[in-house]
Amino acid sequence: MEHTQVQKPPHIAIVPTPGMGHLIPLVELAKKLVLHHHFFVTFIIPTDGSSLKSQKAVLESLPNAISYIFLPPVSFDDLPKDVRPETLIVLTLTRSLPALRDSFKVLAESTPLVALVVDLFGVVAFDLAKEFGALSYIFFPTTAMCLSLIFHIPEFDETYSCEYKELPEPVKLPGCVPVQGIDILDPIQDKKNDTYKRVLHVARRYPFADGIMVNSFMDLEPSAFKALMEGAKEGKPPVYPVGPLIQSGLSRGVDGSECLNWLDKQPNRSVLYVSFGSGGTLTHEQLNELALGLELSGQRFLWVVRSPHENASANYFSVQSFKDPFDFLPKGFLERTKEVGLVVPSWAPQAQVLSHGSTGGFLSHCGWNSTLESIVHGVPIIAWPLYAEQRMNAVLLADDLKVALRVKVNDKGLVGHKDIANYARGLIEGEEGKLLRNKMNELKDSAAKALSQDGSSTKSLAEVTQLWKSHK
Ligand code: UPG
Repeated sequence: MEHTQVQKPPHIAIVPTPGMGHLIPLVELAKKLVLHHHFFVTFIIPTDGSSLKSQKAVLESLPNAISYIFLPPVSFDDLPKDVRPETLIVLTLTRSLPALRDSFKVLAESTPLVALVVDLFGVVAFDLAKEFGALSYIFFPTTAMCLSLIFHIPEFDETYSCEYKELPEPVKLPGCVPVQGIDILDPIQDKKNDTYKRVLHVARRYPFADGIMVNSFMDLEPSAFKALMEGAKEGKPPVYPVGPLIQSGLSRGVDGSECLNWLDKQPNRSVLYVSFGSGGTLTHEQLNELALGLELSGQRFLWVVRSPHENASANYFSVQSFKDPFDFLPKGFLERTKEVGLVVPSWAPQAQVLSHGSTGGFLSHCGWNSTLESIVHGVPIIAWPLYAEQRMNAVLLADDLKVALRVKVNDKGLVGHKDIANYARGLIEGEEGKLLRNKMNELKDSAAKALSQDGSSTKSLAEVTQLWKSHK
């Protein structure tokens, strides 16, 4: 009897580094890979054990062709308490490499492993991919502008001896709006810190990628992408704009009904949604100013509040608040604002909130996923960056794309409550808000176009998958 061998679809391994902002768009990429391009995808997840629950909620109910495994948790017991999150992110993967090799072995036994996809910090796994004959791709979960910076970090390291915040002139990256030194990527702002060396090391590995997919789109950053693509002619990896890939469907693991029922009762475009992403936190003093500002504005608001912390990225690894955040709000605030405001602790169904017709503005930390979600749903932004590359994103949104108002920090290092009230009124009711909304709606249309059947991002992703399919 003759056996016809059924050819198994090629297999892609995705290795996300910690952070919901990395996992969420990678899941969206995986869905496209299996549904439109017929790959098998396995997520292999390095972890320190801290945010398993929220990660599992995102990974639930995926199509059958996507599976996931968590590697054994690594320990950070030997590290000082004040280590920056970026160092922990890189170490989570570095310390998981032996376990990752074991997983690759098991995978490669059943189906050929065609490509490894990592996010912006995952380049330390490239050697493993090579060992198994797989291609190494980066899925860069933020802007072309930030990718351009990463390529320039090694050169800047040799050129500038001062800290970036001391640079007298703004930095001009090819095809990008000028960025003041103080707004450059946060983890490289202190050259003496261990994190600086780690990011520099990561940046030096970028040229070894076989390709880089970027979660942005051509019409959003045309000249930055053109400059990056020119780089490919000089031997840098090819760059593929494949976004916006944003959280779709329901936010699993959260009961969003309270937020959505409340939004249903509010007038069209009247609500300011306030959230600092999956890990952002404010100091107690700043939390107070924000509460008073929202109250003074008289605007409707939906605020995802976290308990305060001195460190702006304090919740990066945990998502949930450390203490009951309501205990830190000004006395009587909830009672006084109950007719116009809804305050929810730690987490909201953001994708649905931003797509809801009652939402008229977003006060955001400018994490790139939040930004893309805002663009896709045409919601203008009050840009309040906190850490990571968020200040660069705020520059892009406010100075280049003109879809955001950027908050000003006063001489006490705070955004004052009167200013907050003005921003909120300006965005929801003011003339400036109208202009920003119109501009945002134009971006919304070009985002939809990029993802349409013949759109630029659809074609870029098809180009990548074609290369994967022809890889032997
Ligand atoms: N989210 C919710 N509910 C919440 C808060 C967040 O669903 O209450 C979702 C949100 O919709 C988004 C994601 O969580 O999909 C948050 O992602 P993002 O806005 O990018 O913020 P971070 O989690 O802070 O993302 C990290 C970095 C950020 C960077 C991003 C991608 O902090 O600066 O742009 O990763 O690299």
